[in-house]
Amino acid sequence: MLIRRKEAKAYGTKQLVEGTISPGDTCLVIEDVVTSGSSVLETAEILRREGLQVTDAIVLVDREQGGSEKLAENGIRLHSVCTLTQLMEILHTLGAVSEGTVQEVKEFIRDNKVTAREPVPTKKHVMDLPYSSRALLPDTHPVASRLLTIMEKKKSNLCVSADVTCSAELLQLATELGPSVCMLKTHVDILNDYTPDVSSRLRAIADLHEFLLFEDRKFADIGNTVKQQYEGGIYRISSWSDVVNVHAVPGPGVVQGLREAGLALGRGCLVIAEMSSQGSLAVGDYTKEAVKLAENYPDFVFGFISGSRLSGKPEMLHLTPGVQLQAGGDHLGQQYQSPNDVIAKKGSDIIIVGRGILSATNRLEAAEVYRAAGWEAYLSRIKAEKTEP
Ligand code: S5P
Repeated sequence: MLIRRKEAKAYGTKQLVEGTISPGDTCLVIEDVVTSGSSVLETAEILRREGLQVTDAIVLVDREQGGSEKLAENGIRLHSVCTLTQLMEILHTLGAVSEGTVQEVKEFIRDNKVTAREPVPTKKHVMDLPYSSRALLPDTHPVASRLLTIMEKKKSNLCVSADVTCSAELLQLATELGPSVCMLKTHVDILNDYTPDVSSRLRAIADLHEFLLFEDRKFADIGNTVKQQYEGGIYRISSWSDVVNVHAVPGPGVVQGLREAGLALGRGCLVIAEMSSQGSLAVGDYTKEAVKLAENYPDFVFGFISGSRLSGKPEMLHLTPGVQLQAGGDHLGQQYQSPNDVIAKKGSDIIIVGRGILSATNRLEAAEVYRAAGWEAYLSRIKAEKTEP
């Protein structure tokens, strides 16, 4: 146990930190309240100078004024017993404060995301935190957190869409492109020789090369049916795929059904809020409702299939299909955008590339070209945000 003093005492050890320090140890920071995160950060800096690792901090109340984001940016995950909003709601339930006071505090939180010492990130800047910082935010879904960590480690925001019809080719593709991708997207129902062995081998390759599996099943039925489609049949998708996706058209039941099966397995889900195909009906109010649906299930849904950034929440990931370096589309309505358009201009997080890579003579070389293009676009976005006034 160490105690940090605000100022060194004039007598005794004259140390800012009292207690026995063993360099290399991990130290948990405990504070009563966090506002901008500056105080926890100062403590962490003192401890780090002493050779200690600081990765987590616990506070009683998070006043929701940018502290958790600022700490995440500095590699510290914040755990709070409750937020100021929750505290106000508890006090209101107990009859200690009026509804008007609760609303006033909520407005104050919303309007005062700036501390006396320095400005904290606005929504736009919060969203443009590096992938590694978003991985550490307290509300980031564990699957998203793993994905973001892999992305940073492999310098890859590339998801390859492995749309092949032969199992041996799928496994070969996963092995060959594994080191270049953060995620591999499958359509197992187009394989003409699927056996359960294929998904277990795919799982082993994904674990070996550290990428996630995303079965692009696009569930779109009532909850009871999608739950069975997810768990059962010959594909038993929930047993091997980290991620699946849903259409929003059936309403919340589709997410609830999958969630019942996926939650205990630690799986994650994406909501299709926009589509890349010409004449898509997933626009306007439909897209807005899809975003709301996703944000209502943060313990299962961690992002979207979309053409651009739709949510201001830095915990939510945006994955964009319809990506090629060559402009254009296909004769069945597919429309392509470039990696730079998608990541740097539209603020998405992950490019999904199929035929841009699959139809190349050298698929590995093509995957590397897309990986580098996606990563460059991400770096330019982060840099542009840092240098903005
Ligand atoms: O809107 C969408 C959503 C998806 S998941 N548009 C898409 O193209 N997709 C999928 O992305 C599609 O099913 C296919 O597997 C992949 C795009 O493949 P490509 O060959 O056109 O890059």
